[in-house]
Amino acid sequence: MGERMNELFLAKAIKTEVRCKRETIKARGDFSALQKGEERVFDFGNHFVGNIKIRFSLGKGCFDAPFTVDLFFAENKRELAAKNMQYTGGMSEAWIQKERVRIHELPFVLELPTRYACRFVCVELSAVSTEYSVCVNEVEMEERTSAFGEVDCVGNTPLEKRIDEVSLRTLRSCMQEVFEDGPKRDRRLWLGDLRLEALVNYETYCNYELVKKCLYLFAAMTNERGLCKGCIFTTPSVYVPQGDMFDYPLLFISALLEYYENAKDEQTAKELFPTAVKQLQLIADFFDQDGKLKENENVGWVHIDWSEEIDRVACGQAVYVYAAKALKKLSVALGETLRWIDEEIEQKSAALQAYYDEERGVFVGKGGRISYAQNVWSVLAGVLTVEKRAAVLQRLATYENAVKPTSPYMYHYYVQALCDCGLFSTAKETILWYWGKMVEDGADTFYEVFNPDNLQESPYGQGGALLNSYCHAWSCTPAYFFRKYAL
Ligand code: RAM
Repeated sequence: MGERMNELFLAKAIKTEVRCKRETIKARGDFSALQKGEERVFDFGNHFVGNIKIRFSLGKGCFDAPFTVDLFFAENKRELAAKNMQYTGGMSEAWIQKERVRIHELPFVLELPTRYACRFVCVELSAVSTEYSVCVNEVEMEERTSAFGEVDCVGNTPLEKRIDEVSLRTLRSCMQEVFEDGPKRDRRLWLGDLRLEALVNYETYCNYELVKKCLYLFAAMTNERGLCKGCIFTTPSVYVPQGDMFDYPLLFISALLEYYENAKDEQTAKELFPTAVKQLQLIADFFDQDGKLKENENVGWVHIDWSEEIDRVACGQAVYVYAAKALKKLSVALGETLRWIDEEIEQKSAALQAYYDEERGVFVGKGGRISYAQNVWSVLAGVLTVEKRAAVLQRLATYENAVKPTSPYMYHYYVQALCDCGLFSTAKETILWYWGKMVEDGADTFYEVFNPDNLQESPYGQGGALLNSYCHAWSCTPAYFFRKYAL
């Protein structure tokens, strides 16, 4: 499938200026001399993103040969502890933040060209002559973020405050020239992540320009039919990957609606409205005459969550209805007319409701499978009465074998569904339990993947815990829930 570029939108995205503040911070640690094979861990005291400089000097002896240092940059203690693990999965190992550098003179200032996301820097003297020792005198970072200003933490207990603080830190580190999914990996703009980051941003840092830039980028870089891409690369220039997604393009509609509601920028909303309409229309092609999404490999990647076990067709049906309702809301807000939208919502909602099993009190997928993903999205789509929706979520919790969420992304939507149904105390309990467990694990920023029962879990194969991102945009939403719903 080819790509299409809208030059006007791309120009607008590029023109939308996003500044990054740059500040120098220094790490603490043991600066005494190192011998061969010794290592030191330096600590910035919190998670930061930026460029690193390390100053070396001669300890004792005569500098008679070059030496090498092995550097490892870790987002948190869990990653640091995994440093020597072997990765044999299919992703590029180069995501692991490690370097080997050869140094030919002392004193020497090592300025690393790439950007890192870390709290800890481990420096190991890997090869050196026996004639001398080496000192690390200073480890500093020029940190970068487009989150300006300090945001006061909210919360009634130390745990709530800490969850809020860690959420804010996560967002702050992900706010760069675009909203990145994770500043260690993928360092890229993903639509699903953007939507959640923007929600937190509206309650906290309020960088509207950054959201605007990202929306224009998605509207500018579509496939040849006009469908938004799941993600966009922005350096050294803007380009997109092959392959399409199903759920992320639909979320463009919600992202635009929420941008309009918060930034009150009618001009941008109106200009991008046709792109929003297009997303729904293009995805509509995959439904049959009765309004049911068909099994069809051309629908693209229905992400929803990492679990393999969920019924993605049933989830896709629900996301579509959810997006159609968002489009209706947007059209009304902008005074645009979409004559077909009510009928569209009605037909697709009826097909969605057919998944509801009256006897079991929940939505049921292929082969009788019950999952949080399907039920959460069906509840969010707003079919059934609100009382029945609340009952679905309560009932769901009684099915021990129901497929549970596997990522903070899916947990976000679960908490959102609970809030939509007025189940605020369960929403709060879920946040305190799930995100609280990450805090217990020592998180300074929240993770991409987190399974409290298996801390090594990763969707990236053997040793994937090393590739997991420990500062991941889609997990920063407790800060949104705390403020939006005064939880
Ligand atoms: C991964 C990233 C990103 C997510 C996509 C679907 O590569 O973790 O955050 O949006 O997958």
